[in-house]
Amino acid sequence: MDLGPIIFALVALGFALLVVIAIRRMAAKRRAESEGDDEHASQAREESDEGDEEGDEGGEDDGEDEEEEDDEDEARDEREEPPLAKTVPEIPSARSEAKAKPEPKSEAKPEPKREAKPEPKPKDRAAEKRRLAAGLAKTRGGFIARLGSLFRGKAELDPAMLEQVEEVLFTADIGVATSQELIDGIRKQLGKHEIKKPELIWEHIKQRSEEILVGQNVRPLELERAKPFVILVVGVNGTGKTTTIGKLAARYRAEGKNVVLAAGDTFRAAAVEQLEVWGERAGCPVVKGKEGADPSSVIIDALKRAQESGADLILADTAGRLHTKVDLMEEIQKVRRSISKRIEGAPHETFLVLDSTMGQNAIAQAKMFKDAVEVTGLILTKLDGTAKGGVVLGICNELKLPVRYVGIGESAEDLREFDPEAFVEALYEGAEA
Ligand SMILES: Nc1nc2c(ncn2[C@@H]2O[C@H](COP(=O)(O)OP(=O)(O)O)[C@@H](O)[C@H]2O)c(=O)[nH]1
Ligand SMILES: [Mg+2]
Repeated sequence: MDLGPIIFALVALGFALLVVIAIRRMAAKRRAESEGDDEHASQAREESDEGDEEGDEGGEDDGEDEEEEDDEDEARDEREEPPLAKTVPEIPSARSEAKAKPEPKSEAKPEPKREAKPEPKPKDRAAEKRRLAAGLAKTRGGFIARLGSLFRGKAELDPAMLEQVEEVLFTADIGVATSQELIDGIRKQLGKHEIKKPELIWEHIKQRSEEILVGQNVRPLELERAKPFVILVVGVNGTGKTTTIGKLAARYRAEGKNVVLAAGDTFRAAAVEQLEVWGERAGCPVVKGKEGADPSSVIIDALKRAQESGADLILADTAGRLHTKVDLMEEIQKVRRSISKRIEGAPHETFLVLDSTMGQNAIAQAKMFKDAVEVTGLILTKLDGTAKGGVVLGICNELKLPVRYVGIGESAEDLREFDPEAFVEALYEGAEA
């Protein structure tokens, strides 16, 4: 009997069985994997539901006792302090932060959205440069002049001179961290021969300075993104808050905006009078309260006035507060909360005014303010009267906040929009070896 066909049939049958088994195994494996995914997905869903619950709480405030609301807000502030606060901040209010929840809980935090920087107007650039160069003359006479005299007439630097360069940078008012960064950069990025060339060291310092300043100024101000747009101005006594508000009022009025000023410094009658003088000059109404009145209520009155009259902008002054006084910092936090309760998303900007004549103390001050309130931008005043203008670099580098304006004199036009490139150019002008 011919067994050939039978053997062939048996082999074919065995092979078919093997194929069926393999297919079933693969199917079972896929099912197991997809069940695992479902588990993750449902875990994520649960997490996001928790977030929703937190977010819903935010909406239930209305109608509750003011005091309780404040406590709740504070608790929420603590819970929801965004880990991205150290990067360029987006200035959400406590309420909008609560609503924005839940955020997907992923390891890699998305980069904050950075908008394209508008091109500087070429017409203004030359004039800006001249004004800045004059305003920064004293700063150029400080550490920059010292570096210049170290390098002058030398084709090559020896290692001992490089140590002198370090010394000058450390005693400049740019702060220890930034000085160290500049020095490390010179040592690491310049080659053995390059490091001997004064012009290359200059180039490195200049380029790094520009990077520091440009890096923090990527988000345009966009005063039109809300109406009324609310700017809260904070800072230590005497730094130039009221003067700066006056200058800003004049600037924004000249741009055709309707501006309301809020005399939130209720500590001294003189402060209100000072603001009134500026308001009159610029043609802006000034909303004020009685001496010693609650600053929040004065500012809220100004918000109401602005809303009723359809104003474009509110500039709110506050009392100069010592950053070391906790209760005063709490007061300013309360002002912020009151503003955001009245207008969601406001204050749209919180400007910290720093006196550049304070040098490195201004860096320490800025850090404490930033920790206590959500500062969104810096204004450096009195650059005209100091050799410590290098502090701008230190503040930008350590605080990671944009400088919006610089004060280079006492009159209205002496508040300049901060242009990092023009600033660096003016700072190092004529200083090359
Ligand atoms: N030289 C100069 N003086 C300024 C500048 N900004 C403000 N000041 C002066 O600093 C002093 C204190 O200003 P003020 O606005 O009252 O400070 P505030 O206490 O923070 O409100 C005033 O004499 C201002 O004229 C500036 O950019 N340059
Ligand atoms: Mg003042």
